[in-house]
Order: sequence, then C-alpha cells, then structure tokens
Amino acid sequence: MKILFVNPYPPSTLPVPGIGYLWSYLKAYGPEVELSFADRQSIGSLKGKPFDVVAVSVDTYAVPYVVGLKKSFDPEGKSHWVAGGHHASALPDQMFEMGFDQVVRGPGEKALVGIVNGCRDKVVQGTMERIDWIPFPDYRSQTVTKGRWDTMILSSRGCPHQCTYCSSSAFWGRKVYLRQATSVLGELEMAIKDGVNTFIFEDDNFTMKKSRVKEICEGLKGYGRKHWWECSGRAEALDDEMCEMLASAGCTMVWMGVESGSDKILQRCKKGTTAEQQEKGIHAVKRSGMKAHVHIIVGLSGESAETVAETKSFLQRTKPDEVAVKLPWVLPGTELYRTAKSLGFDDSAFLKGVPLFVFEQEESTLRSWASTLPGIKCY
Ligand code: B12
Ligand code: SF4
Repeated sequence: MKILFVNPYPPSTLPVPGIGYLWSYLKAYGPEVELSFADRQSIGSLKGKPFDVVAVSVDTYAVPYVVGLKKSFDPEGKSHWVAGGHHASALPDQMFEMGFDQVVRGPGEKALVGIVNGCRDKVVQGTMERIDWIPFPDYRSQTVTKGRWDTMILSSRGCPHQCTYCSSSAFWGRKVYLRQATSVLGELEMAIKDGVNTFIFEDDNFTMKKSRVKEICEGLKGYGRKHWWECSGRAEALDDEMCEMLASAGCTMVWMGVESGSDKILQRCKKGTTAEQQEKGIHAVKRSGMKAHVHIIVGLSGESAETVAETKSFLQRTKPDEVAVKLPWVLPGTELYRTAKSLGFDDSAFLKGVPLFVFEQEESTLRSWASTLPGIKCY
C-alpha cells in the first residue's frame, strides 16, 4: 500500500510534528506500507503517481489551500483521502464537502493504523496511546529549510486550561499527556548527535510540572555540548527557581501567551491567571537573563479602549524583549467560535482564510487599538 502524507504548507522552517508522529507510529505498529511526503511546493511533482491513501493534515490556516487540493491533485478520485488535525477534527462535514472520504478526529496514530488495516468509518475518533509508547517523530522525509531553530520538540500534548480562543482544550479535552523526562532527553540526545544545536519546546505549556522540567534541564546540562533553546510557559509557573533551572540549561527565551494586561479581559477569556501574576512571571524570566516573548491579542470579547490602555501600560511596565500583537481568530471548536456562531458566523468563511472575531468591534477599530501597542503586528 502506498501512502502520501501532505503538509499543506510550503517547506516551513520547522518539520510538522503531527506527520512525523504518524509516520513513525505507522512504521512501528502498522502493516508494511510505502510512505511518501509532500508539501505545498513538492506535491506537484507527485501528480499522477498512484497513491492508495492521501493523508492530509488540516489546520484552519490551511483550509483555503486544501479546499481545491483533491480536485487538482487527484481529479479522478483514485486515492482514498483522509483528513486529520485541528480543523478537520472540529468540522468533519466541511472536509467531506471538499471531497475527503474519511476524517480522523483527535490524535491520529492508532486511528491511521486502523485505516490502513481497512477501517472505512466516515469519522474515526482517535484515541490517545500511552504517550511514551509513541515512537519519536520521524522527520527525515520532510523537506524543511533552516530557520531560527534547527528543530522543535513536543514534550507533552494538551493543556488543562480552556481559554476561549484556543482550540487546544477542544482537541485534547483538557487532558495533558506528559512524556517522561527520559523519553524527552532520549529524543534530544539523538537530535543533538545529528547536529541539532538550537530547538524549541512547542508544548502548549512546557513549564506545567516543575519536577519534570528540572529533570529535563539537569539531563540537558549533562550533554556537555553547546546548544541553546526556547520554550513556552505560562507566566504564573515562572518563578525564580523555574527560571534559574531553564536558564542554566541553555534556555534563552520563554514564549508566553499573555493576551491582555486587563484582568477583565483575562477573566472573560478564561485565561486562568491575572495581570499581576503575568507581570511577576515576565520579571522572573528577565531576572534570570532569559528573554521574554509575549503574545498579545487585541479584540477578545469585552475589549474596549480602556482595556487596551491597560495592556499598553502592562507592556510599558514589563518591557518584554519581543511582543507579537494579534487580532483574535475564530478557530472551530473554541468558545469564541461558538460566540461567533451565535452572532451569525458562517463556516464558509474558513474557505477564504482564518476569520477574525469582528462581531463586537469593527476590524478597523481593532487595528487602530492594536497600533497603539508596541511590538510586531501579526495581522
Ligand atoms: C508546533 C505548532 C506549530 C508549528 C508546526 C505546525 C504544524 N503543522 O504542526 C508552527 C510553528 C509552524 C506552527 C505554525 C502555526 N500554527 Co501552530 N501549533 C503548533 C502546536 C503548538 C503543536 C502542534 C503539534 O505538533 N502537536 C502535537 C501533534 C502530535 O499533534 P497534532 O499536530 O495535532 O497532530 C495529531 C493530530 O492532529 C492528528 N493529525 C494531524 N494531522 C493529521 C492528518 C491525518 C491524515 C490524520 C489521520 C491525523 C492527523 O494526528 C497527529 C498525531 O496525534 C499546536 C498546539 C497544539 N497543542 O497542538 C499549534 C496549533 C496547531 N497551531 C495553530 C495555529 C493557528 C498556527 C498558525 C496559523 C499561527 C500563526 N499565527 O502563524 C501557524 C501556521 C500554521 C502552519 N502549519 O504553518 C493552532 C491551529 C488551530 C486550528 N484550528 O487550526 C494550534 C492548534 C494552536 C492553538 N491551540 O490554537 N504551529
Ligand atoms: S491558550 Fe495556552 S493556556 Fe490557554 S488553553 Fe490554549 S494552550 Fe492552554
């Protein structure tokens, strides 16, 4: 059987972990199959080749590209088309409208083995394997261009919080699957031997469990080779002890989803933290010598000129090293999506691009508020 994995983006600066995991899991636990990989750039050269299964990873950002993919790549519908990933999981019917034959919701490893073995249920609910049984992701097949980091690593899946704009809890069900430190270090040791010097922990919340972070940091120090890395972290977990551990093991920057400097907005978006806690976290990161990267969203439900002014003053007080300012996206499965639906949002908007949450304020108002904040505007 011939299977083609499709990353619906150009070769990015990082490999796609989801496909890396599906690939290595299928190799380890599936029947003998021939695996190929394509991205938006390389897929053209594979046109006309006979694939039994085309497996496409679909997040919301990819939808405008994916919508015409089957028609252009496989106009006669010779292959069996399977979609997975966050968008496909939230809106399987939209995938069927695009011509997909089957959709996997949630984690795809076991489900894909079932599909290769003949399961043809229209919607397959993926179930989570014990995380340390899943082999390390295999990235060798993926075309990537070197960017800020040599690679990324996922030391966990999921997040216990339920921020209204984020699809993590919808996808992982607020459960968190933490890999053991030994497994994480094993993957990193291999990567470092392969020449990786820089990497990022792309977990939703790398700093969630201090004892595990400590084990990982101690292990990394033992590699005796110069490498630097970055990670995500929720600000309230970033006390001096945590920051010292991270910094002494080579961490140079912590990425934090701060979103707002207003407690009113933080409460409404269910961030589960306060502006004061986030302020303390940023100061702790900076005290340890690491850099603080902060994400801000302007225009979450309840936003006003006053709350944006609070965010501005928060940024002036904390002076993060990097600030990325975004407008809120409507991602399916989220509470913000349900709010948008109740205000008339139509799913066909996803076919044109990731829609903004502009149901309480005009986009021009959000842009003018966002322009008052320091930082890179990512919209
Ligand atoms: C690493 C990461 C990235 C990386 C790599 C992207 C990638 N395609 O993997 C980079 C930095 C490039 C990135 C960029 C962006 N990202 Co991003 N990213 C993540 C992050 C933190 C981890 C993804 C991951 O590897 N998870 C672990 C693996 C194991 O899970 P997975 O990818 O979901 O894959 C599993 C299943 O989905 C399923 N599956 C996936 N594909 C397929 C295909 C088939 C056929 C099958 C059967 C199953 C299947 O099986 C996999 C194994 O279990 C997630 C957050 C999260 N918690 O998942 C956000 C996330 C995926 N990103 C998101 C977004 C919005 C973006 C950006 C658009 C942000 C931006 N403003 O630029 C960009 C552009 C997208 C892109 N692909 O380039 C959103 C997507 C939401 C949505 N509804 O689509 C997420 C969910 C964050 C969030 N909580 O909102 N991102
Ligand atoms: S935004 Fe971050 S903290 Fe909130 S649910 Fe998503 S991953 Fe968790």
